[in-house]
Amino acid sequence: MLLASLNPAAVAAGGDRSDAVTIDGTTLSRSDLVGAATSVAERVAGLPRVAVLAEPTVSTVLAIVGALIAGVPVIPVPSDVGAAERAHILGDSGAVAWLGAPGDDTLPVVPVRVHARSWHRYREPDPDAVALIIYTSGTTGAPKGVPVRRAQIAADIDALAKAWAWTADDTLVHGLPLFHVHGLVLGLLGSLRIGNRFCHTGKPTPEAYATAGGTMYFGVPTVWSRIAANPEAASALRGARLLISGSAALPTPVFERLRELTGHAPIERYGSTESLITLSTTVDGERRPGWVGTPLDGVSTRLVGEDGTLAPHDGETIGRLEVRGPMVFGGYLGRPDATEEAFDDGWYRTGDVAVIGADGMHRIVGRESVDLIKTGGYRVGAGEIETALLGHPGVAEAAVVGVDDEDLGQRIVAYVVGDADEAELIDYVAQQLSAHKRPREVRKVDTLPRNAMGKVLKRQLAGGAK
Ligand code: MLC
Ligand code: AMP
Repeated sequence: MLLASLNPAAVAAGGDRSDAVTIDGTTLSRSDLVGAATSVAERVAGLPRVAVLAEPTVSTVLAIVGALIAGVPVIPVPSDVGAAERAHILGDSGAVAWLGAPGDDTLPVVPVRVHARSWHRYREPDPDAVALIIYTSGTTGAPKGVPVRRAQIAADIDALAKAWAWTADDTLVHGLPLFHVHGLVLGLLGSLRIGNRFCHTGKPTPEAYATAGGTMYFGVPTVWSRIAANPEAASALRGARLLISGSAALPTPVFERLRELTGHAPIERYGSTESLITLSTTVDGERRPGWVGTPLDGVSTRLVGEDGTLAPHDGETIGRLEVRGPMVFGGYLGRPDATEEAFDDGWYRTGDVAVIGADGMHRIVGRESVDLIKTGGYRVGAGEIETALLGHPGVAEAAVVGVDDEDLGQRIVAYVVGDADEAELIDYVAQQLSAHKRPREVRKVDTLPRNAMGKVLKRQLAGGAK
């Protein structure tokens, strides 16, 4: 059962807890959650797919859990989504309704009532059934839908529970979005499967983390570097059991500073929307700054060298990282071309470049493509921002790059030829795509640097902009 702790039988057998989920100032007991989510399930059962505007609220939690109970695939739409991206996600996914807060007026709304209760028992859907469709960026084009099957989620959470000794006695805290793997699959669904207390802080500020009283904290590196810069908040985390970082590389100075201030060497783990989490350091293993750990239960990894042959696991040779395991997806929604490109003989091509040590430890060296940007832990394709910018009448040419940034890891910088105002372009992207995809800087240029083939020299732009 995907959400074992929400099994009505488990609750009825005395498995209730008064504080299963705290979010947006409200705390739900496990029986409140089961009753209200099952009432949502009754409203959506039989629908092909539903969308949820995934704001961090009780309504979002009930909508997603209700759809999962009913076996209806749910599309968590970014809470800061813009008009063009929202239209793409709704059209591409085939969602037939908004569940809870409406994201726009194009689809009917199925209300989520926090105080409604139903005790109907649904049969557990097939493990191969799609639980979620999460949209994620590629190097070009609009975001692609990643169908995430129930069995993938269950396998990933169970493997992480083993690596982290995660139990029902834990209190998991984070303030991450509920429309990506990190905050939603690991944070919320992980807690509901394990049966631990889950607390969402709202914005993931150092102050909010300091007062949340967790045993396990999740954060992207931007969150951890802000905590590391706030000694008072950091020292409040001394009583925690595990501080866990993922979604982007945790800089070594942040790792060291956290260890100094909190007494904990952070756990690092690595994954993606397509593969869920595949690598992690462990509770009782080595936590080495700059390294993301060893394969989780059931995961195999390999490195493919420049010449297409397998590269040795010697801690030095760099290769393209490929992974296999029960948590890896089967293919993009309606995109056989992209799916074929994503797999190499059954292995998922992560797009990351890595080294593997003889001891099985992995270090992520970087990404193969300069066109996939990681900013604040969000994955953003340069191509989709360029397309959005070119839709503005004041833009003749555009090239988008990720520039090293102390706070965000990379910040999005757009080079633009044209007469549009810089601030207006930033707002334009925020309104078309989503606020987190907006360039933090627009630089007007007379021409873009190009090679003899006319291709923009992105690495030159990214390096030159430092
Ligand atoms: C400013 N703002 C604008 C704006 N200018 N909004 C619209 N248009 C403009 N022109 C506003 C924002 O809306 C927001 O408002 C405020 O400025 C702050 O901007 P922000 O960009 O939201 O905040 P920032 O501080 O940069 O966010 C840092 C962050 C965030 C770490 C909180 O990047 C974050 O939540 N990252 C998590 C990403 C994540 O979960 N990734 C996991 C992917 S899964 P306001 O009012 O809201 O403050 C994955 C797999 C794995 O990778 O391995 O985990
Ligand atoms: P997403 O699809 O948003 O989940 O992004 C997945 C990508 O995030 C991976 O392919 C990596 O590039 C990056 N990533 C995730 N975790 C880590 C990590 N611990 N260290 C470095 N990069 C990471």
